[in-house]
Amino acid sequence: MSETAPQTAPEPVAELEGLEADAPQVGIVMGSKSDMPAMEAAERELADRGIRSEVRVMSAHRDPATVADYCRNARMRGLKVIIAGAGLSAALPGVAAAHTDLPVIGVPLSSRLSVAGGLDAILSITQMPPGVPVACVGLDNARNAGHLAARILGA
Ligand code: RP5
Repeated sequence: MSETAPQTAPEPVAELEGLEADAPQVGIVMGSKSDMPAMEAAERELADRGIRSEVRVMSAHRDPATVADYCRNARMRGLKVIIAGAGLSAALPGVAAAHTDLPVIGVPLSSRLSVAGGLDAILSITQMPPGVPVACVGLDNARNAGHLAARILGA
């Protein structure tokens, strides 16, 4: 083992500070790529307000492990709010809230297979058991999720 010290020591604290400054504050997740056109309104609203966000597609049913990992790590990564959009049985917002104590805003989405025009997704998001709250904006109203996230952030 060499006793020679490296010429230039890394500066981990400075590096971390740089990362924090650029870190997204809001995670926008959705159950399918087909949700993207509706969910882009949340991203636009946040961007217009200068709030950094990141967008990910992950299904509570098709990629359950990915959703769990993302939500468990969300706070540690610097996220402050999660916006979750889904249609049909719309489990994603509730599953997100089961894996993080960050505020979760659900966006019920209509789709070609919706029952009662999207009432299925609305009920799936609002009818959470006590102790696992999910906020819910109007059907297909991802823009309001952006507004609500901004209010939660005090921005
Ligand atoms: C939900 O099923 C998704 O959030 C989407 O709204 C709906 C249909 O998904 P795709 O069949 O278009 O992938 O999980």
